[in-house]
Amino acid sequence: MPVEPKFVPLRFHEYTPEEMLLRSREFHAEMERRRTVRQFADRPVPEEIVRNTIKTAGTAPSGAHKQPWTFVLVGDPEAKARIREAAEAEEKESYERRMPKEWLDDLAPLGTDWRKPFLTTCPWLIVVMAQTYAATPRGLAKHYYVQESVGIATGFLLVALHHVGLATLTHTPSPMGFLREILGRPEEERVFLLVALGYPAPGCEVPDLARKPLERILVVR
Ligand code: IYR
Repeated sequence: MPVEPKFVPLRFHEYTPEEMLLRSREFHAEMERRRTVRQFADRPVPEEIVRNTIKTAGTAPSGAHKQPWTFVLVGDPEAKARIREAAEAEEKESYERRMPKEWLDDLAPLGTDWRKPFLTTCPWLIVVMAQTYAATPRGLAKHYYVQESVGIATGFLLVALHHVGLATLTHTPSPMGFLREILGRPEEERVFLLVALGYPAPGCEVPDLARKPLERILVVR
């Protein structure tokens, strides 16, 4: 049975064009400082801060407003150790056997390998799950544009974590099926990716990479 649409007034905050210009520059400058970090400090991060960033991720738009995401927050050292052990086993296989030379060559400037110490050093891991279907009391119901929706929500999460002053690493252990089992998540959920977060290690360095300039990413028609 279709539900009658119900509308409420939009809460919209309008800025002057001058304020908008300033905000666009300032926000870009803030985001330009974001870097993927691979060396983390083992300093604790208060859980409430991380929970608030997950609330922000949950403000993302989604297909038919189904909000097809689950964020599994992992802080338990034992769970992190299990995840690291399983991830490193898969990654070792990938780096040593599964990944073709071209892929390994493309990763060389990033200095990655199968070792994932951050999985136990970081105070928190967030495993982002995509709900391929909704489990309802009446069975499975459809979700729409799941990859797009969860991708946008993950983007919001990364921005929120950067905004509060935390460093992140998006990690896609491959294959990721083991995570669903370790975390005890239901069949209809698929691991989308894993976000490791915390403070960077003292003296942390990042690869000397440049971002494409606007002219190379923007086409005006
Ligand atoms: N999943 C591996 C490999 C990896 C792949 C890409 I594409 C990257 O940008 C980075 C790493 C790993 O996490 O090391």
